[in-house]
Order: sequence, then C-alpha cells, then structure tokens
Amino acid sequence: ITSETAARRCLREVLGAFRGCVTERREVLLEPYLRGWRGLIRFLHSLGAVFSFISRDAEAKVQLMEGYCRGERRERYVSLQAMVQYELASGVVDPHKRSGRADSGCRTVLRLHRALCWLQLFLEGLRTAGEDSRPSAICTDSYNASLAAFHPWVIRKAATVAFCALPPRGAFLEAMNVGSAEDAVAVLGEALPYIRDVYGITQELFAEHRLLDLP
Ligand code: 1Q0
Repeated sequence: ITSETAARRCLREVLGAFRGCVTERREVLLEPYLRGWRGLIRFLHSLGAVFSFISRDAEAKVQLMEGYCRGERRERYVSLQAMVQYELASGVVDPHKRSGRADSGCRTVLRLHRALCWLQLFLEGLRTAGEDSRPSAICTDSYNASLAAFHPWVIRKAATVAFCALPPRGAFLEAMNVGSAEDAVAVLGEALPYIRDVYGITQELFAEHRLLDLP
C-alpha cells in the first residue's frame, strides 16, 4: 500500500481508537489507547528523522504496555482502572516511595498521559489559529505549557530544536492526509472531544490514587 493510504489509515485509527477507549462505565481501555498512540507515532515518523528521538521513546513505552496487555496478567491490563488497582494492590507501584520501578504500567502510562496533554493543546492550537500561524510556534507554546515541566534541560532543548523542523500550516494539515486544510481542521475538531475525555478520566484516576508524581 502507498504511504498516502498508510497515513490516512493511521489518522483514522487515531480517531477511532480514542473514541473507542472509553466504556459506558467510564473506564479507559488500554488496547485502543495504545492503538491510538501507534497511529500518532506513525504520523510522527512521516514528519521526518528529526523526530525519531521522540518517536523512539514513545514507541518503547507503547511496546512495554503492549507486552503487559498480551502477557500472563493481561486481564489486569484491560483498562487503566484495572491496571491501577492491580499495581497498587501488588506493590508494583507505591505512591509514597520516592523511588520506583521504571517499568511499571502506571509510571509508563503517566508519561503518555502527560504527552496527551501536550497533544490536546497542540491540536486545539492548530485548529483555531489563523491561516498564517506556524505549527512550530504552536507546538513550542503547547510544549512549554505542558510537558516541558517534566523534562530536563537537554530534552527541552532538543525538543525545541526539532519543533523548528515542522512544516508550515498548509503542509502540516496536508500531511494529515484527510483532504483539504478545512477537512483536516474538521477532523481535529471531531477528534479533540474524545482525546479530552480520555485525558480527563485518566487525570482523575491518577489524582485519586496519588499517582501523578510517580518517578
Ligand atoms: C508534531 C511534533 C511532535 C512533537 C512531540 C512533542 C513531545 C516532545 C517530547 C520530547 C521528549 C522526547 C524524548 C524522551 C523523553 C523522556 O525522557 C520522557 C520521560 O520518560 P522517562 O521514561 O525518561 O521518564 N518521555 C516522554 O515525556 C514521552 C513523550 C512522548 C511523546 C509522544 C509524541 C507523539 C507525537 C505525535 C504527533 C502527533 C501530531 C498530531 C497529528 C494529528 C493527529 C490527529
């Protein structure tokens, strides 16, 4: 298949996945959550090699979580709620300890969750900013307002440099491959409420269990 259909498919996947994440009981299902991330990572790939230090990290985290979802304890990793309950009860994570396991599901999802906050701000900015706004500037602002607080100086520096390589608005929206710029903006508007919902539920869950600062 051509890279164009692949890009189109992966954005469809992102949309569908985040939409399919939340159950009637307001649980966040891990499998579609990770599928959404896979789609985002694939899109990031299509933007060029400057972003590979970012996609590599995201990829490693998604892979780790996919391992849990397919592993021996897969029924404990069906939803974020089940995962939190299991990892707390079994001592895999402990909110009162200053050190912790680097491979727990909770601390790994927390990293993705924080990145989802950036994504929300970025997509909202992209959607609402004027035609001559620059994605690189929107991305830098969204990053500084969210994820940057959790990153050391070197990473902030590298990220800021990479953002400069983002294409201008028209080309960026075109890279989304969902039609015209207006179509792309419409797609973003459609996707955002679902992403916001997933973010909100996760934030509440992690706050309730004091997991928002897991090392
Ligand atoms: C479009 C431009 C993409 C810009 C991505 C912004 C995020 C920058 C993050 C830079 C971090 C990179 C390297 C590693 C950091 C880790 O130290 C950190 C913490 O983990 P740990 O294990 O050390 O405690 N990791 C993270 O914070 C996770 C970062 C994940 C970033 C995932 C970004 C995925 C981007 C997707 C592009 C979406 C574009 C929108 C398309 C429209 C979709 C409808």
